[in-house]
Amino acid sequence: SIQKVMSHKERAVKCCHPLVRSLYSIMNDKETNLCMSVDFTSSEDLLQLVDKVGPHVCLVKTHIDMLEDFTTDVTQQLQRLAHKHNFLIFEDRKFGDIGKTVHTQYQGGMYKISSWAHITNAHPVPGPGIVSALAEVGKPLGRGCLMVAEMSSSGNLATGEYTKAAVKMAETNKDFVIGFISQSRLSADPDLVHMTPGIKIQMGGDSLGQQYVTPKMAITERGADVIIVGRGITGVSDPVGAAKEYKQAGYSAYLNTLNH
Ligand code: S5P
Repeated sequence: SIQKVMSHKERAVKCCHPLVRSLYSIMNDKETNLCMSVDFTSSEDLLQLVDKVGPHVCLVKTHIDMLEDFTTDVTQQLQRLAHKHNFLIFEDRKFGDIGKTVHTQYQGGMYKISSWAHITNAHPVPGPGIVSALAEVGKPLGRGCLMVAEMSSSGNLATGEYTKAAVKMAETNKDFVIGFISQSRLSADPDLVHMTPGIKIQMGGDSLGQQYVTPKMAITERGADVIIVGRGITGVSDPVGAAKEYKQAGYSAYLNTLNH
């Protein structure tokens, strides 16, 4: 069971990181805790869907290196849509190397992730140096990072002491680490956002190890602040209808946590 949660409205004022306050303010205004994961290979498909679903989400999560036709125009358009529909952009890069390497990967290369993604994430496996290196790039830009503290895939190794170390890395670097990718409530600190992937209304999994729980389970039983939904939206014939359904399911579950 989870401790009583602070409302989005309260967090939009009280949380220490400005980016977290922005996120909760969007969630409060748009009444949504839904993050859409758009794992597409075509830029046009990505931008078209983001324009349609944008009104229903607080966050759009990308895997920018999946695009077969990437140009810098895509990230410019994405930023335009983020402004138009009032959502934040989360590049799911899952950095996982030594400080020097991730510094260059975050700042430069073809994607220049730090220049357009409000939020990115990192594996704790290299140790705290990964946070200091990413922070050197991201902090001056007001960016935030999530620690991948737990995973949704079957047999994953992000458990026990590893997860605890990830929580410590977050709690001691709150000027840049804004929360977790997790499957449960890991920290009692309301400043740290818990985002949970592996969500589908029709539970189950896929053939490659993904495991799903429902939006309601993720929020009421596992303490998620934000639900991350990919194929539950992008893989159906009516993605906008599905997005509305996930938004509704996620938000009513959130409202329920306030009443208990
Ligand atoms: O543990 C994790 C962490 C992440 S960020 N499990 C995940 O599935 N993800 C990501 O969430 C994954 O890379 C994918 O982009 C999304 C889930 O997609 P879906 O289609 O299975 O909902």
